[in-house]
Amino acid sequence: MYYPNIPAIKYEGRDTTNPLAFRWYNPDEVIGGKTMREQLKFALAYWHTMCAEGTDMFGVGTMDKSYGTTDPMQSAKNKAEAAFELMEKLSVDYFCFHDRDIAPEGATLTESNERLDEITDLIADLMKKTGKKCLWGTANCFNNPRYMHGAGTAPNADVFAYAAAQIKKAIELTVKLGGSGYVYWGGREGYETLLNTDMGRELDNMAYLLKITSEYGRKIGFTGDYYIEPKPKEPTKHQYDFDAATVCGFLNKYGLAKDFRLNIEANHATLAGHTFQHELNVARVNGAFGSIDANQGDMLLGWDTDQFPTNLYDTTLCMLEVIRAGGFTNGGLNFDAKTRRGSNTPEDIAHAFIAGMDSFAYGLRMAYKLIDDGRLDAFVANRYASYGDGIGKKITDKTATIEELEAYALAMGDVKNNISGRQEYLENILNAVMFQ
Ligand code: XUL
Ligand code: CO
Repeated sequence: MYYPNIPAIKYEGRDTTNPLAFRWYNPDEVIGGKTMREQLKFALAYWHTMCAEGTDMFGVGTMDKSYGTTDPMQSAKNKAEAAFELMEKLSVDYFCFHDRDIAPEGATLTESNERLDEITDLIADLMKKTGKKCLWGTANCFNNPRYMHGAGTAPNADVFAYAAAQIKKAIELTVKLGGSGYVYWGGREGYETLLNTDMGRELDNMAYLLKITSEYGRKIGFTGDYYIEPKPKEPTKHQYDFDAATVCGFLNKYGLAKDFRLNIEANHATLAGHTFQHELNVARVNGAFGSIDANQGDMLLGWDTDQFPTNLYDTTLCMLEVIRAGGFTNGGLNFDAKTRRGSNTPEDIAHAFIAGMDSFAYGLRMAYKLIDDGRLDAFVANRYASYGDGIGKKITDKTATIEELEAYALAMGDVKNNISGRQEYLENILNAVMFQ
C-alpha cells in the first residue's frame, strides 16, 4: 500500500464535515439520464499526480515520488501500482499518460520502446483487475533536449523522423490499453523569433506529422478521437496551437477536421486571454468539442499553474457547454492539475482531487438546474426572435439577396434597436440558481 493515510473516499452529502469525503460527487446517482460517473468521466493525469515532485524555477522537489526504490524500472512498476491504488480510493475511473510518464526513457529508442512494452503489460493487468480505463495517451515530444527547436516543427529533419517514430509507438500503446483518445499537445511546436523561423514550412510539416501518425492509428484499429490541445504560449513564446479558433482554422486548412477534435484546457484558455467557457463554445460551434483538461490558473500569475479546479462558476458554465455539446463521448474530465509545491504530502493529493471532483459535480448539478430553470435559454431565444420570421427568416434560410436587403433597409427608415441585453439581470439569475 502506497497511501496508508488515504481511505476510500465516499459520498457523505453536503452537510458532512469529513474533509476526506465527497459532498457533491455521488458516482452512481443519476443526473440528466446518466450516472454522475458517466457524465463526468474523471481522469488522473499520470504526469502530475504520479510524477511531478514540486520542482519550480527556484527549487528542487518537495514531494517524494520515488515509490520506495532508486531503480528506475522498479520505480515505474511501483508507480503503476500506486496509480491504481489512488484511482480506486478516489473513485477516479480513467487515467491519461505520456509515454515517458509510465516508463523512463532508455539510452536508445529501441530500449525506450522495450521498457514501454514491459510497463504497459503491467498496466493492462492492473486495468483488468480494477476496471479502470485509459481516457487518452500521448507522446512527450518536448522534454528531451533533442526537441529544443520543436518536434514536428523542428528545423532538423532527423528530429521530425524521431518524433514520428515516438508518436507511432505512443499510439500503439494507447490502442493496447484501449484508450478512447489520443492527444497531441505541441509542447515545443512554436517559435521564439521569426528571424530564424520559416513558419509556413513548420506548419506544413506539423500537419503532415498529424496526418501520417493519425492515419497509422486508424490502420492499427484506433477508433477513438484524436485531439489537439490548444495553448498560446509556454514553453515557446508563440505556440502554433494558440487557441481553439486558431486550431480549427489549421485543421480546416490541412483537411484534418474530420478526424481531429479539441482537448480544451481551462488554464490554457485564460493564458490565451479567453474564458474557459469561450474556448469550449468555440469548439462546440465548430463541431470540434472533444475532451477537457480540468484545472485552473491564477489570474494574478501569467503562467500555467495547473491548479486543481475550485471555481464553481467555471465548472458550472463548463458543464453547461458539455451538456449542450451532447455530453462526453470519447472524452472526459482529465485533471491536468497538481498540488501546490507547499502541499507536499499524499493527503494533499486526496484533498485536491476531492476539491476538483466536488467542484465539477456541483457544476454538473447546477448546469442541469440552469437548464430546468429555463430563464437563460428563454432569454437568448427571445433575443434572436427577429430571425424567426419575415426578413430575419430569409437571412436564417440564406435566401435573402443583397438587393432585397437593401430595399428592406431603404423602406425601414432608421433601425429601432433599444432592447437591453440585460447582462446584470442574467448574472443575477446565475447566482440565484447556483447559490439559493
Ligand atoms: C501542458 C499540458 C500537457 C498536455 C499533455 O501545458 O497541458 O500536460 O495536457 O501533453
Ligand atoms: Co493539458
